[in-house]
Amino acid sequence: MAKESTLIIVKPDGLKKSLTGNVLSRLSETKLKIIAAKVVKVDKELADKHYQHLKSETFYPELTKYITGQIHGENRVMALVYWGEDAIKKVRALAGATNPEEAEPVSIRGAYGRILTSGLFENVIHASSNSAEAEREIKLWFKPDEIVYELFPFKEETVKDATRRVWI
Ligand code: IDP
Ligand code: MG
Repeated sequence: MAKESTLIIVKPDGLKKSLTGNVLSRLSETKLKIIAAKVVKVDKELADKHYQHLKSETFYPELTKYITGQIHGENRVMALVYWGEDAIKKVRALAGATNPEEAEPVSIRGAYGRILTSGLFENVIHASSNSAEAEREIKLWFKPDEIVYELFPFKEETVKDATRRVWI
């Protein structure tokens, strides 16, 4: 198995329960390399793009409320890219099954997840499930300059008269 990259998101319940440190130490057991990390405010547009494959599911409205922080009053998530041998499978194994009640008790989702009364699986972290998904998600959440490795081909663009925020 070649080296590969994967996207991890600590979801709003993870931040609300102060589980980021715990999740990071569990991830460090894998010996994978962390190559990008940031705290992100998730809007509906990003949520829709991230979960585009689930739009027809009955739980979809609750799912977008969850990832945009409307359930936990916490619209921050932590997005991370990990890189290394078999990264996708290793991180999925640490995360555990999607349904926290079916997840191994020692997995992150098994230990800290729960099912909400709405039926939504509140399961602490997202982890890419295959390499095509990982590439799409990493490109959605991170710009080339925010990742320390050149994972995917990129181009340079000169944007004229663009407005951006700079420190005063
Ligand atoms: P994954 O996160 O394990 O890859 P996906 O099928 O991609 O699972 O679903 C994305 C998220 O949607 C899950 O992590 C979970 O929060 C929620 N979810 C998925 N399936 C269900 C379900 O059957 N009932 C309630 N929530 C679900
Ligand atoms: Mg998934």
